[in-house]
Amino acid sequence: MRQGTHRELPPQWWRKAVFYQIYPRSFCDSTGSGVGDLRGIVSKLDYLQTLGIDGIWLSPVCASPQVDNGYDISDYCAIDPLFGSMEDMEELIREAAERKIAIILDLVLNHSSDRHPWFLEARKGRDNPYHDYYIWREGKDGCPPNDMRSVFGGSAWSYVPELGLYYFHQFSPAQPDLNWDNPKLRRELYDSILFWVKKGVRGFRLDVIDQIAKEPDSYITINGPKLHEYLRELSAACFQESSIVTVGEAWGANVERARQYSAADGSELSMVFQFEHMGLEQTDGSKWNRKPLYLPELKHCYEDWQQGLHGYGWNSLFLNNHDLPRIVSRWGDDGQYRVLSAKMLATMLYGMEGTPFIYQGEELGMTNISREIGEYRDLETLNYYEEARQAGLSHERIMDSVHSRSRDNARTPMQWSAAAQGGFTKGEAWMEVNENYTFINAESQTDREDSVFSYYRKLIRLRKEREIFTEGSFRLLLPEDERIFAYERESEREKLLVVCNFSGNEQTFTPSHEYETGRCLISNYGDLDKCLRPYEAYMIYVQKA
Ligand code: TEU
Repeated sequence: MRQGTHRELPPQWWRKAVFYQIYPRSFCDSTGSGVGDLRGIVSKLDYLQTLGIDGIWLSPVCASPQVDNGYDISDYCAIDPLFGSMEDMEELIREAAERKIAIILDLVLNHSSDRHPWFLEARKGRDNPYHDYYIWREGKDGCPPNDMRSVFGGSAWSYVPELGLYYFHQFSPAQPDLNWDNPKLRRELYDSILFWVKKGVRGFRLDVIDQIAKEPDSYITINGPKLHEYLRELSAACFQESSIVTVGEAWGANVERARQYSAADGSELSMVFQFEHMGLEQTDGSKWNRKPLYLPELKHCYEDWQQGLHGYGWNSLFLNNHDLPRIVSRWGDDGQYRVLSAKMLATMLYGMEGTPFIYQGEELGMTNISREIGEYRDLETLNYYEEARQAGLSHERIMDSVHSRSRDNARTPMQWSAAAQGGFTKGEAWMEVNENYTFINAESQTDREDSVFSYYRKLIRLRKEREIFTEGSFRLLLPEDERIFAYERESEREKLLVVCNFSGNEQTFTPSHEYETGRCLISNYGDLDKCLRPYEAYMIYVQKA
């Protein structure tokens, strides 16, 4: 029997599961180093069990110089000492399994760290056996081979003078892209994945998986021609055990592609994270340029995905992760209506078909931060600030974007209690805790019935109790209404109505007759009224005759 497992999971168990993403550096520090660690996570497993989740997606904990907080891996089969030891990891897998919680690791297969032994070898010479693990090109007249840009700013090419060659990196220069066209490289990656499967890990989140088949000579980054071929090979080599769940991060996915990724034959992945809904507030092709959310657009987006994958594939459901600003500060109201709007947003999402992913602190209604630029740690944010300054933008304008869009909004330490540093560390936190920890924290919410935490807990339970959540079809109501998001789910025997007021004003909405005898499964005001109150949300359930 594999290590760390105590039960067999049915195939596709993840369709009824709820996952919880942990950003280890910001979750819980057990040593006082100021950085969260694996033992810290173990100490919070009871909290997660109370919440009712079935699995943890752990952001990278492998050995890394931490240029991009672990998304730059220098050894795929070792734990970074910053987070603990291999024994700690084994203990986490074991302790989690005892609570029926699966561990899902984050695989960063598109690139490695520039400190990975492969890259150190690769840059030694053109005939080094590892040279072809990466993507090298000659320059053109003393310049990079082409003008491709990295996601984090600057050229996507960096020069190695000893070799007289440039290497390709879609992210920072410290994250050289791996060359998936090399079968030896692919085999090595598969071996390291199988290493973790053997340890009892039950699944993987695959970082920027739609970028692995890049072809920089043709300016192709996402969805390269060989992408699905590589995915099928990867899946056949590593994910065939029926209980393995896989979630690919795919910024370039549309419904059609997602059907292919998540096809029920399991030839590729279980599901993907797609980001269409997350891009609706951006304009001019940059995440830093914002426009207000137009609710009908969001509703149509969900409609497309819900209907498009129903019966064909599977959706993931999420509103937050470590790269995104906090949802309550984004689509909700993080002031007067913080608690109500956090619950409303969860209601909107948890009525849908798919597998929900909670990002740490979301279940508490944690919010964005607004700080001076010197307080930010994320390399994407810091690079953007420099580039925008050089382009002549004012400090105020840039900071407005940073405050609303920076990835650090999600990365402030978890707020456990009203104690110093929010109970996250006994030392000095690597990034300062959001000052609202005094009133937004886990300790004050776990035992309170009206808390955001208890609301998430209830939603999770509901999804397990009723088939409609996994089986029902989706129908959007009032498609053009700019304030109300309402939809129905329907299966052979059941119907569910989900109603959400996205505004701070009263709205009028009357459920149709068939719901008159229905049962209110959940409501963020605790009761129903004639009108829809600010940020009100509820679900009504009926069993068909
Ligand atoms: O993110 C992919 C990615 O493209 C992001 O950089 C995204 O465009 C950006 O964060 C939006 O602000 C993944 C990881 O989730 C992220 O943390 C890593 O930095 C990145 O890959 C590189 O590994």
